[in-house]
Amino acid sequence: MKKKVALIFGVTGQDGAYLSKLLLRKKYKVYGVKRRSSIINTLRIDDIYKDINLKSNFVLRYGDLTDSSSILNLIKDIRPSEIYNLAAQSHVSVSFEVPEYSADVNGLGTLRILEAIKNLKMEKKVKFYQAGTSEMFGRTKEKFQSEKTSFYPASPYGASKSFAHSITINYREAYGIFACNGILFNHESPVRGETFVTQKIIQALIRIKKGEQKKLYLGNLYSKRDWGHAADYVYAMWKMLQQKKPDDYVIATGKNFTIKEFVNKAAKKIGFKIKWSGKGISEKGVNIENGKVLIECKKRYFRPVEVDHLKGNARKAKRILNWSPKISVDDLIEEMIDHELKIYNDKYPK
Ligand code: NAP
Ligand code: F7E
Repeated sequence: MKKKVALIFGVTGQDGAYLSKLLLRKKYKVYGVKRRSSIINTLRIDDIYKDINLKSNFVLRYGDLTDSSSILNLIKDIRPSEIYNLAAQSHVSVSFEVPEYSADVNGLGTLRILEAIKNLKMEKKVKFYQAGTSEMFGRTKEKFQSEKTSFYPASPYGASKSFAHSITINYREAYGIFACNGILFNHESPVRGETFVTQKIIQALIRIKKGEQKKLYLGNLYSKRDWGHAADYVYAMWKMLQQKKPDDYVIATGKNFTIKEFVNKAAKKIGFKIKWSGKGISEKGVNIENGKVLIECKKRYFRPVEVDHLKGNARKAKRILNWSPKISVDDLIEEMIDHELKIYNDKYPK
């Protein structure tokens, strides 16, 4: 049988790393697209090169979603059987600061890949996955969000991903491209970026425990998120492209928690007991054991408009893909803490 060849845009990100390893275990040849940076940005995938069973099928190439010619040349040269578009300016808060760039990469970047597929006449030769997001539901009033829920994005990030979602459906219907949208709810892992709230909380609480940091500053403690594990979610991406027909799927756990609940869960595992007091920007979390303030709120971490409540209904993915999440939020937190503690202990051996 002919070897499957995957091309991953966004290979250096959290999901790019998990997906690469999954596909390499499935014996794919994987080409990953990294962008030029002034410092090495391959930390999450460096371990692939240490694994002699994986490294021979893994190739990195330069490219950028803002550069049509690089996209076209990569697809023309590699002729992949599957393309995963995971590349994005993926930080919601930052998208308010760089809205035009976020729209360019996330929205037009997706269109550039689809156009390249069409112009190379590869509509029937390649399958395409688009990394959509629960942020497209934004300020929805629906208690559970499914594939049928209307989009109401609440950031340049959410709006740019909504365009990417629509254009992916449009190219599927207009040109018959096997193109799928995943609508993935928040998913985390030990290699989650440091400025997303889960990793920020865990890294700060560990540093405070070790005496290296005094306080953790957060924004809105009351938004609710449906958090899963990246390993489960990249498996769903792959499953979507293995179906007979292309379609769009919500991927979620169906459970959600506030940021404050996440802090309490992580703090308990790290060994803190927290007492909360105050309201709004003045709310504080105090270490019961010594009375010191551990957590405070800061205006700069609030967003111009918040997505208050996300909770996904992934019944369609269960029914058609036979997909369900395997890793609970508590196990996720434990894994992230263990990973962080190991890094800390390796850095400062006793
Ligand atoms: P991530 O860690 O932020 O990774 C984003 C990737 O995109 C990185 O490899 C980044 O490269 C690359 N990238 C950024 N701008 C680019 C450009 N102009 N050209 C080429 N590559 C570029 O994101 P993630 O958490 O893995 O998420 C993967 C995808 O799923 C993203 O599209 C994200 O928006 C979407 N998503 C994520 C979640 C989640 O909870 N994680 C949920 C729903 C959807 P550098 O490493 O050089 O920065
Ligand atoms: O924020 C609140 C913040 O930045 C979660 C991306 O992967 O998932 C992610 O987007 C919540 C928000 O993730 C801080 O206001 C409070 O309500 O971890 P986050 P996100 O915005 O949900 C979606 C599905 C994606 O697609 C995105 O790519 O936490 N929050 N205090 C804070 N958030 C951050 N970052 N930092 C704080 O200090």
